[in-house]
Amino acid sequence: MPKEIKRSVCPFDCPDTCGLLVEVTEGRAVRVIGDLEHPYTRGMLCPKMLHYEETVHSPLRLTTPLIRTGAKGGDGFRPVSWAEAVAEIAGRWRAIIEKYGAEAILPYSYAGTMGLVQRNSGHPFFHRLGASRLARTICSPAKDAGWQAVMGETAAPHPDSVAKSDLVVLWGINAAVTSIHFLHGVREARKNGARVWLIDTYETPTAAAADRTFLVRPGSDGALALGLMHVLVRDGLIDPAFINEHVQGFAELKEQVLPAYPPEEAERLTGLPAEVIEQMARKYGTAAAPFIRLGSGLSRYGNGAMTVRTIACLTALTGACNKPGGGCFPGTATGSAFAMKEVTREDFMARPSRIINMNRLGHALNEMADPPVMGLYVYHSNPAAVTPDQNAVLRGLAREDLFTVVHERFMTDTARYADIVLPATSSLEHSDIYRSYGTYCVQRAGAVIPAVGESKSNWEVFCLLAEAMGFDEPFFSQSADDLIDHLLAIPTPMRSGIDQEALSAGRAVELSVPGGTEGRFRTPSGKIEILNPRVCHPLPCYLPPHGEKDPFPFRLMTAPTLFALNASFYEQEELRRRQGGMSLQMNPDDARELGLADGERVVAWNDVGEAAFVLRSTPKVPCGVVVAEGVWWLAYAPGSRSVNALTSQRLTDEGEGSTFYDNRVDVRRDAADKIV
Ligand SMILES: Nc1nc2c(c(=O)[nH]1)N[C@H]1C(S)=C(S)[C@@H](COP(=O)(O)OP(=O)(O)OC[C@H]3O[C@@H](n4cnc5c(=O)[nH]c(N)nc54)[C@H](O)[C@@H]3O)O[C@H]1N2
Ligand SMILES: Nc1nc2c(c(=O)[nH]1)N[C@H]1C(S)=C(S)[C@@H](COP(=O)(O)OP(=O)(O)OC[C@H]3O[C@@H](n4cnc5c(=O)[nH]c(N)nc54)[C@H](O)[C@@H]3O)O[C@H]1N2
Ligand SMILES: [Mo]
Repeated sequence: MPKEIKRSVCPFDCPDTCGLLVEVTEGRAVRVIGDLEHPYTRGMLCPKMLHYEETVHSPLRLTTPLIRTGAKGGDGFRPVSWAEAVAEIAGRWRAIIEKYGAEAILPYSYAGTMGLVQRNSGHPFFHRLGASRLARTICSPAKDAGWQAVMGETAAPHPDSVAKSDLVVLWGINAAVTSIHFLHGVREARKNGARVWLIDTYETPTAAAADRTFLVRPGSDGALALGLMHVLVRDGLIDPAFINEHVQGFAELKEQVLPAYPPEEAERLTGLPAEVIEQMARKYGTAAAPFIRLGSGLSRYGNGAMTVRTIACLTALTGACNKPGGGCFPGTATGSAFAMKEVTREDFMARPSRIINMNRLGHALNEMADPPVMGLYVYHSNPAAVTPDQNAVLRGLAREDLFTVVHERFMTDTARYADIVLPATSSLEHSDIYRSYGTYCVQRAGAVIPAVGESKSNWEVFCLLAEAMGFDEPFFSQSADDLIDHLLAIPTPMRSGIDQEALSAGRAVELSVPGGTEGRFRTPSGKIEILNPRVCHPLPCYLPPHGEKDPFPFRLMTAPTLFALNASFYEQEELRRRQGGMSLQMNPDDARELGLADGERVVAWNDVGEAAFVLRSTPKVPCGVVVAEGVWWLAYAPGSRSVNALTSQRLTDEGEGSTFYDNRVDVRRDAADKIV
């Protein structure tokens, strides 16, 4: 049989953005392997993408538009034509707009695909419609706010520069699960004699890549950073020349902040012994080029932005950020590589419409007035599973007077509540251009197989909806490839000097790391701003997380798993099997205290809800913490809810972000049957 190998890109929400080679036979993807020529991912794929063809050609793929015939949340749907589905949507929206105004319609999307055109293709349409806007803050806006408060727009170093470090600190990142290619540079560093530390709240799979693992109390890393700075300054392990030239606010930090955080106070707040904090500071302060890889976990707290900000300050004291192999890497900011305003088209808005925070969808659907949300259009997101406060979200989705459309690849927990379900293409079936948040690579990909069934891409659906709503802007009659060509024709400083031909031909191309000018940092003062007069707390300090005050005994970690990506990939049975079921990990001493046995069915509960799990007793989790990895589809959960029934709609200190890790629960034996 004739087979072809075609280049593509992993479209999922992961910092690595792997290069793919897809073997295509008779219009089907039969095998997916890593592209050895990709400069960063070098041919290695994660377990999820190794069988991407099983997701793409899964028997569970939606293949036609569907209209609901049964109760919301159930299985009753019948197939309809695209023409019928689009006409129904346009008719219902017109009626909503007439009665309540266009702001009663809310788009809800996040990162089912990271491609710049498909991901953002709803923006021009909803701007033109005058719909409410969505603040897309579910992931890491607090991390961005905390970093920017100190470092402004200063670019992170190249991720592979970690190989030159002599002390790598993996801080609040489960790299062996969430950014596996970063560990390539870490292994290189280790080969050259570097020490590797992991700072987390439980012993994750990443601990295997580290020489030492330090477990801190959830939400307390800011106090650790302050304790470390206290020792660095006390013992003179700082770089005065660097501070003098490049740091704003060191004297204020030294005099007004650090005296309050001796190692004993840091011990009280973090749970790490004072002498360990002393040792860490000595090692960090004497390393030639310490490199901090900062994850997102520690930013999803009520104090998340301040925590990130405090850690960013730490790197300023030793001047590490100016040394090859040193510094801090929170992710790459490559947003300005393309003129995204040509895709998002804010100019299509007649006036600025209201903004609704995606983390508070439960609130928006149930409690919002003036106008209430009467129409919801969900695309490449699964809010019934991934959004905090699942009970509130499901209650809202169940409203009979809410008209919901879901554009999806699968019959997700959210799609079950739709009035109309539209089938979506996978990334192998549509064109796009990709950038990354963990590398400096950009890559273009075309469709490598025809659309499965009658599925359509996000771009195509919004063009159809624009036509049905009578929008006559020529913008809505171009193809995704036309728009990609247009983006590539507009030069940006970040893309200057790159190999245009290779990019157009579908190869991954690296942008150069944006530098400062004449040693200046890209902040308003040109210095690292430990003192930042523009933010609420001008100097860093320790703020307690929300969970501090909750009246439940266990801190709940809602961590990712190697075998899924948020609530994606649950269609692959083998990946579900490798996750070993929806489990709650607990320290054996805590389990014993509660009289719970490994493998037993338990219920975790708090003031927002409850969810059933299989208990896994493990010493990798410290006492007082429980861990629920993975965001399970309800169909495969032991009970009727999944982990986000336990997370709240509370927001972060800055950036209005989610606080997935900042929740407490209690745990009890489940009265229902034992799982065998
Ligand atoms: N396999 C897989 N890969 C993924 C994802 C996935 O679901 N599965 N998700 C993708 C997405 S959307 C994102 S945003 C990234 C996120 O990737 P990461 O930056 O790794 O972020 P998280 O996995 O949320 O959290 C990282 C670690 O922070 C720890 N943590 C939680 N609270 C604290 C704390 O207070 N202090 C410290 N020191 N650590 C803490 C958690 O236990 C977790 O191990 O990963 C992406 N990659
Ligand atoms: N408990 C807990 N909750 C979490 C997290 C956690 O770690 N723990 N992580 C949080 C984070 S960091 C994030 S970023 C969010 C992620 O939230 P989401 O972006 O909603 O994540 P997914 O679950 O991957 O859902 C994406 C959906 O898009 C669909 N899809 C894929 N490609 C396309 C396409 O081209 N078009 C259309 N129309 N659909 C497509 C997929 O089938 C999938 O169902 O979840 C958050 N929620
Ligand atoms: Mo995320």
